[in-house]
Amino acid sequence: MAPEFIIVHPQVLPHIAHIQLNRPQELNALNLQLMLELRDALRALDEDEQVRCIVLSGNEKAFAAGADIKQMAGKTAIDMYNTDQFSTWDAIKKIKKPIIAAVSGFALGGGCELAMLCDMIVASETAKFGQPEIKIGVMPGAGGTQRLTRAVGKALAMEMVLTGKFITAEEALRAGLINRVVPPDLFLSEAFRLAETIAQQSPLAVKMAKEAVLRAFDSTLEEGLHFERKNFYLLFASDDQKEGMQAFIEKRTPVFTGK
Ligand code: CO8
Repeated sequence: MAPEFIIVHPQVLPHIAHIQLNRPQELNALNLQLMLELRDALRALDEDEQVRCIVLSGNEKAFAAGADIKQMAGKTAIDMYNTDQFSTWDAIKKIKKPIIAAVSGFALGGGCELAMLCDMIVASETAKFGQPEIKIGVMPGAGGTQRLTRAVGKALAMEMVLTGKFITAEEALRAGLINRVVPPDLFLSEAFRLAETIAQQSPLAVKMAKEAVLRAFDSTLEEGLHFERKNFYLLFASDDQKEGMQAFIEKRTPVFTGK
């Protein structure tokens, strides 16, 4: 069945897929169905050999304004526990291919957390990032207190989480939350440009490198270095390693196959 709240373009450009969050009337508020559709689409693209990099966007006004408050408002703690909505987030965390968030307008609450769950963030000058859950009597629940703090440090994360204040794209860039800021009409094309550069690399090396960088957040330095070394050795079992190094020696552009 076609998804209702997202639009999927498996080949928007060669080797690049695009998923657009599509609940414009609700500023792309992340209801349960949207998150399930997003999980399923990402899993399918992760399996698709033609796809090497995925761009996730909203529209110009909003990447996503958070979890769907109307859907959550009447829930009890036990409802929330039984719904187990974070299993979709855990599944998205396991996607092996790189995901670039292309953010314009609001990236708030779960929307900011979803952008941070991606591997890189390209933002429009209009982007606003925030964790305003405190203003509705709760707190971030999908990684905001952890990923934001790791990205921008304690001082700014604490201020954003405790006051709900938004930061601009420029502030987010200076704080290390995002990769680049571009004029509003370029946020998507710039994300595609970044995706194209990644798609030119060996897909295997890209996946293993992503996995190793993410380990930096979940392990000690010693464990992380061990993991990195294992992936580095493993890549010497690939055709792409032979091709990449031979192409360098022959002064030509490598042709990577993901084998
Ligand atoms: N949930 C549900 N509906 C929303 C949401 C939301 N998060 N955000 C906006 N909408 C709806 C509005 O209710 C409105 O609907 P309607 O037209 O039917 O009244 C429509 O979208 C347009 O919104 P506004 O009229 O408010 O637009 P403005 O431009 O005036 O304001 C704002 C834009 C500032 C973004 C404002 O809408 C706002 O403050 N939104 C809520 C932001 C927020 O608090 N986000 C955090 C939510 S809690 C959360 O994310 C917890 C995350 C942890 C779990 C993650 C699991 C997915």
